[in-house]
Amino acid sequence: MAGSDWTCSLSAMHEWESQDYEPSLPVSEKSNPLTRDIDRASAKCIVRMLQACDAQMFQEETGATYQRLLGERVVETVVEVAKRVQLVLKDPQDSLVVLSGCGTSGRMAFLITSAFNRALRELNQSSVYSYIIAGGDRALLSSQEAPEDDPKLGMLSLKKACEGKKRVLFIGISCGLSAPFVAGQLDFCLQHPEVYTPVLVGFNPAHQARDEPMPGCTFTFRSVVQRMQELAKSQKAFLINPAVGPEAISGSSRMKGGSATKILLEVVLSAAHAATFTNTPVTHKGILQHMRAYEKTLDKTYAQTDGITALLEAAGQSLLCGRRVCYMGWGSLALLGLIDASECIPTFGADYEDVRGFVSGGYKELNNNEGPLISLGPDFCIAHEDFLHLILPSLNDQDIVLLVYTHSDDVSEVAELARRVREKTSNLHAIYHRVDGDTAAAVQQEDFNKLCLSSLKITWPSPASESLLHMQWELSTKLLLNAVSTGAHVLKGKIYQNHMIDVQVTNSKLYCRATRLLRKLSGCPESQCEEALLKAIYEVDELTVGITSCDITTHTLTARNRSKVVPLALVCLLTGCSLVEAESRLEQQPIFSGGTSSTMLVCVM
Ligand code: S6P
Repeated sequence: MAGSDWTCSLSAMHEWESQDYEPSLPVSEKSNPLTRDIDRASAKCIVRMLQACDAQMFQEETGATYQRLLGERVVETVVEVAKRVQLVLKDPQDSLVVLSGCGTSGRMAFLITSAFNRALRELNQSSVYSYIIAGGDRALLSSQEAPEDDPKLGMLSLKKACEGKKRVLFIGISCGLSAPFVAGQLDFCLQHPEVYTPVLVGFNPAHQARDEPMPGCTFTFRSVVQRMQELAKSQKAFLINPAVGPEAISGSSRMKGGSATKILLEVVLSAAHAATFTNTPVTHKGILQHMRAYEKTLDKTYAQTDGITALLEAAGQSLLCGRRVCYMGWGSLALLGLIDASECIPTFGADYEDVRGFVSGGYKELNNNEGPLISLGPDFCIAHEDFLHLILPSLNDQDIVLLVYTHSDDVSEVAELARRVREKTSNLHAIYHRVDGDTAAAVQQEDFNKLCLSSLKITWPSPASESLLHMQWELSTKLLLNAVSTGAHVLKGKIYQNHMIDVQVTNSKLYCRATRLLRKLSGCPESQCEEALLKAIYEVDELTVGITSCDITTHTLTARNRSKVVPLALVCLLTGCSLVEAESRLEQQPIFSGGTSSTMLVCVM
């Protein structure tokens, strides 16, 4: 595969839809047949694979097993939810639209509510949108996986956010229909229908919603979904849950899950704004048109295969040398950089120094609920000034700096920063969005190009709507940065087939994923795999009753302070050796980093 060209067959594109394909797993956890060999692919093939995976978001529904983004039912529900938002906009007094989720879903909630509140402010209207992210604002910039498991925390944070409100449209986002935090919130809404109308956004069919018991609850995510399905018949609750196909890296819902969330909710809120402020009624056709605009965004972005490949190779090279990738962004595109960087920690077991994002204007630009988070430590220093003081002095040519901006940003400020960076590293690159016909910016850009090793320039047609253009830039940037950070970690050897092996076991979803992965890779029975995992978590060769009688929450809390538990458990399962021996084997031959994982897996065996 390496070096050879990659073309995806039609059957690989649809294989995951077969009833027999990994039947015990929901779509969001299945492994994507398109990326089975991503760990051995060249940079260019990786880009093509990611493109094919993303394209699955827009596959037509005709003949498909699952309902899809562009399908009749999904579009109809989007129309209805947009009308509910419109009601709130018309009569905002004592009303609220709350978007809530965990991890990436919470970050998308933040991004979308920020953009639409800004739009309201520009129209001299009061804000009606609010976001909730499990773990609070620190979770916008760092991995906080444990609060996801707490349904009560979800319920309490919703209650607090809605104090005094008489009417709340609650939009709970859980790509896998799995987060207990969101289930707790939806259950609360169902118990208080006089105030709350619940909407669930996710990317599995309802029958695949998670059915495991949750601590202190009589309901499961699935039972909540079933109650909502019943109420959906009379439009007292709404479910928007098209399938978008398995993620390129199994379970990594930051990718398509995050993108599809952004698409759906922006379509909903834009339609509601247009209906309220420009008298454009919410229609099926209008919704579909907006979604098609995002499909074109995908095509336009991935048309830059060579540019993305170059970025991915450069970033991969930096990570392989143990050096940094820095995203320097302006405006909301910078927030996508912050988000992408923060997700590398839980997704690839990366160090927070490996990939970092910085935003011009720092927390002023972020405008988050809790304000500046600098007191939480250096990893929460996010302004360009922080980069100049804390990071720039130690940079060299092996560190890659990526500027992310658009023609509406202050290009002279971008150029000034570029010059400062060039004094320390020549490994400077740019992602730049511009509008067709903007000749002044084009001339400025020519000079600027000379400073950059590569410049990925996307020219967009003159827009019918500024806000749509902005949303397209954001999605395009999200796809580009996701591709760069995912591809770079694949090239670093962090992925085996299309699985992240060194997964952090910091919540119940990840605990179950880890056990499943061990089973798949070792071929051992599930009980034996769970035992091996627990031994690695508790650092013992024999399990005591004290350990086995603890619940998953205790296991995941303990795992928070451990590293490489899944690789360790795997080595033990494959070789039958003790933990100490497994540790020394991993030290000599770090199977899942710094090379072709598959060959190294064989080495350890
Ligand atoms: C996924 C990301 C996670 C998820 C979070 C919520 O790539 O690392 O943080 O966003 O677990 O998942 P879900 O299915 O409830 O949206």
